[in-house]
Amino acid sequence: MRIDIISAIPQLMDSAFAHSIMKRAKDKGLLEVYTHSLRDWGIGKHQQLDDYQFGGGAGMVMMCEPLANCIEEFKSQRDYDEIIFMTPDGKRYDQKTANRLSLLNNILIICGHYKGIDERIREQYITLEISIGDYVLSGGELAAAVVVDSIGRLIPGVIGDESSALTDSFQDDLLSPPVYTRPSDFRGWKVPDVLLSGNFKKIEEWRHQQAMKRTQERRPDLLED
Ligand code: 6GU
Repeated sequence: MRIDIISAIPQLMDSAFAHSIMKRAKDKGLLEVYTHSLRDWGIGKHQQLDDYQFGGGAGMVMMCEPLANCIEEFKSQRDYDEIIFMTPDGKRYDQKTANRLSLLNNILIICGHYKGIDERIREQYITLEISIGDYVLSGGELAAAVVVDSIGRLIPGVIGDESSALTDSFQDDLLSPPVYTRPSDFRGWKVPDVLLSGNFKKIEEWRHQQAMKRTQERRPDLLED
């Protein structure tokens, strides 16, 4: 999979893709992530990207021309399966969307700043608008990093233990059960006996019960439908 990300501040995402699972995905050649500076398509000697909004009001709006030129250049190089705009008024991101996106070949992500981009760009080019939650970030970059991370770890071969991405919280609309590692007794704080029993069937039952209990207590909304 290839992901291109267009942003006025691409440096904000540098470290997000340089470590751990994202690094492994890149090193294995399973995921290519390229960040691009929208400044390179800016207008005039100041490489301008935004302007005052028509009708008045506080906050600058990202102009059509840099974004249109930039997006058209990328589209001429390859076919994108989705052109995503990161925005607080987009569709709320969830695991189902992550799963779907992880199966695509080419994704283009546009980061705006929070006052947004000229509506005509959204109408002309954007195929999917994503919000990562009901709060406002100063730009789409950190949200884009969240989306790319959630996609990258789902690509087959990226996570060593093939089953572990599928047993995550939310994959089956349940939160994950508690987990423990050695020692089995730390300062008298003990690991539940069942996990040490070696009885795989009992362990699976216990994990399911715990997942249900956790979900009921913390996220009853997940059990509603
Ligand atoms: Cl995608 N962008 C911004 N600026 N704020 C957000 C967001 C995105 N998702 C939640 N808040």
